[in-house]
This record gives sequence, C-alpha cells and structure tokens, in this order.
Amino acid sequence: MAQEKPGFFKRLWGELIGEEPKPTPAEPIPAPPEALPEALDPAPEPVAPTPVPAAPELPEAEPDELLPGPPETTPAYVEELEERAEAATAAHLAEGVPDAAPVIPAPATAEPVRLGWFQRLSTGLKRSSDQLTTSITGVFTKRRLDAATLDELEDVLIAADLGIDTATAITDTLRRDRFNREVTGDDVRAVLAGEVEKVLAPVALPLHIDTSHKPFVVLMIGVNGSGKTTTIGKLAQKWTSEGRSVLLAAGDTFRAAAIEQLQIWGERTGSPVVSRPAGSDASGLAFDAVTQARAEGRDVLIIDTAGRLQNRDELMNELEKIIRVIKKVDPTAPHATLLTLDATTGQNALKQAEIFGTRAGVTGIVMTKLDGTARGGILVAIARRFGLPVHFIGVGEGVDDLEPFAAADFARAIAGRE
Ligand SMILES: Nc1nc2c(ncn2[C@@H]2O[C@H](COP(=O)(O)OP(=O)(O)OP(=O)(O)O)[C@@H](O)[C@H]2O)c(=O)[nH]1
Ligand SMILES: [Mg+2]
Repeated sequence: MAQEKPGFFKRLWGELIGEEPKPTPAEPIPAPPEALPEALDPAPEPVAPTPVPAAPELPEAEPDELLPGPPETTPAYVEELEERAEAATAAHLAEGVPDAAPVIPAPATAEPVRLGWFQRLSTGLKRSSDQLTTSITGVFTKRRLDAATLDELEDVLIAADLGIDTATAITDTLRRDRFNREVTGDDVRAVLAGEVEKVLAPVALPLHIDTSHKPFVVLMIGVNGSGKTTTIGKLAQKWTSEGRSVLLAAGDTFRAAAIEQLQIWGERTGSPVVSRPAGSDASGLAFDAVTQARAEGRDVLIIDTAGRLQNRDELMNELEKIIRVIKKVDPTAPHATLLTLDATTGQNALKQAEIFGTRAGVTGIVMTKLDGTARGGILVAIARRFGLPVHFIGVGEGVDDLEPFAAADFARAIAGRE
C-alpha cells in the first residue's frame, strides 16, 4: 500500500502537520436563499420567486472578496463570513449578477495512479499531524515529564482543536503512567493516537441504507461551501456503482449555478436530477422529488440544499419547512440527514453541529476537506461533544475522494504514526 498513490492518510496527515496550507479551490460564498413563504400546506405548489426588494447600495463584491477567508474560529471570522454572505446577496439582488460558474473538478479518472486509502488519508492529514508532532517533539526533546511539560503539551493539543476534554485525557494518562520519567515524542504520539481512537471508535459508523425504504431519502445540509453538492456527487457515484438506482434533487433552488452543478454530477454518475427553475420553492421541489422517486421505485434519493449559516434563523426555518414537507410524502423520511462540516472551519464547526443538530435532526456527519487543513483535530472535539455518527470523510475534490470513516486510521494519521 505504501507504494500506491500517496493517499488519504498522507494527505490528511500532511494537512495536520505544518506545511503551508495549499489554497483550497473555493467558490464564492453563494448568496443565501431568501426565506420563502410557507406556501405548501397542505399540498406543495410551485412558488414564485421571492420578489426582489430594493437593495441597499453596496459596492459590487469582487469574486476574491467572496472567497472564504482563512480558517479562523473567532467570532470576528464568523461575523466576516456573515457580512460577506449578506454583501453577496445584496450585490446579487441589486445587480442581477449572474451566478458564477460552478467549480466542477475534473473527473478523478484522469488520475493515472490511484493511491491507497491509508496513504491518501495520511497525506491529507499531514498538515494537522505535522503541526501536532512538531510541537510535541519541541516539548519533549530530552525532557523528563514534569508538570510544566504536561501544561505545555496540553496547550499544544488544545491549539490543535482536539478539545479540552481530549487534551486533558491525554495529559492525565501521561501523568499517571510516565510522571518524572523521560518521555519521547514517540511515546506521546502513541498515547495521542490511542486516546483519539478511543473517542472516535464509537462514532465511526457506516451509513446503512435501509432497503425497506424506497426511496431511502438522504437530505444534505450545511453552511455555505461546506461540500454538500460535491459530497452528493461522490455518494451518487458510490451508490450507483453498488447497483443502486439513485435520484438527485437540486434543492438549492436559489442559484442557477447550483442547479447546474448538481446536473453535472448527475451526468457524471448516471443519476437523473429533479430540478426546478432558480427561485422556486425548495420545499416544493423536495416534495416533488420524493413523490417521483417513490413512483419510479428508486433505491435512494439525495436532496441537495442551499448553504445556510446556522445563525440565520429564517434560513433554518426554511430547512425545517423542507423537512416537514418531505414528511408529508413519507412520514419516516428523511432517513438520513447528513451535515457536511468543512474541516478547515475549526471551532465554528462545533456550533454548526449543535444548531443544525437541534433544528434539523442531523443523523450523521460527513467531514470534508481533510486534505487541506491543519485543523483535522476538530473532528475529535465534535465526536466527544455530540457523539453523532461520522459516516464519511472527504479528502479531495474528485469523485472518489470520499472514504468511510475509520477511527484507527484517522487516529494514526493525526498522531503521525505511519
Ligand atoms: N479539497 C477538497 N475540496 C472539497 C472537498 N469537498 C468539497 N470541496 C470543494 O469545496 C468547494 C465547495 O464545494 P460544494 O460541494 O460546492 O459545497 P456546497 O456545500 O454545496 O456549497 P454551497 O452550495 O455553495 O453551499 C468546491 O470547490 C469543492 O470542489 C474535499 O473533501 N476536499
Ligand atoms: Mg451546493
């Protein structure tokens, strides 16, 4: 496997350790959809696009200004993100700015050699693990384990987004077993890997498709640019290649480019796409999609949604409405509500998991972009805090860059133990 493609472990590891982040090809933050009127009770009807209000005079945002900023976790960053989203909305409404063309990565088949899973994981996590292991080595070069060293280590682990509980568990284990003895960076990494695996093992659960539901309805949710649509493409590829019949629903009805983006994934994976013109009601689209998937006897329906910041109440209301309307066709649906979390977001991902979890009943997590971040440790903090199943991780933009989540691999990758 070591001779295969420098794979997931390598990429994940590379990101976890300390190299300069390579810029993730990012899309402009899309304008958030307007809250749509509750128009679907009892039966959903197509809803006319929301009238465009007179927009305030805002400077037209340059595409670059709309790119997600550096992954910071401060309230200022979140505020900035909101401001950008609002500016994008205003510019869109005021100028009728055409949607940016969706960034669709080239099919992964262009890649001549496919790397093994563990290699890809470790490469992806390299930045996170480099950062951690370099710091650990700095702390533990020829030192006896004393209270000051343990404090320093705790700081390193917290800075790596692992969360205070996990950081404390690691330092407690070392204090108990190794206090006043000489300890190497390797010893510490072994304890780190063990502790991380302990936290992640209970949440590393495959996404089971219950075939008694036809269709098994998957709703994809998350903040802007977190990887929802790309993950849908990857899942469609995976499930169609397993022989399942998949229908996709372009539930991000706000942007024409979002619909087009899903249609391209549909073509690429041989999955038909249910869509409506941009500006249509997302709930109505979801209703139609479930009805159509049921009539066609589809195995799986995957519904895309517009990106929304978790603190935008009206957008979270819209999400609740989509779920209510889906239940009108099948009261047991959605059968999986997957939250995509962008690993580069850092601590804000905790808030996203909390609020999307409460408002939309998240059943599982897909963590994306673990190939481009030094903040992979956040997955450990999320697992410990919420205990939500982690089904998959995204380690690239290609159609095959989605892997079932494996706790031991992730733990080895983040601790730099190849
Ligand atoms: N490196 C990397 N990039 C990814 C991954 N998943 C998604 N992306 C990229 O992230 C960007 C946003 O992905 P989308 O799938 O459009 O995200 P989204 O959540 O649908 O975005 P909105 O619909 O705008 O809310 C695209 O450039 C993707 O190619 C991943 O696992 N790794
Ligand atoms: Mg999308």
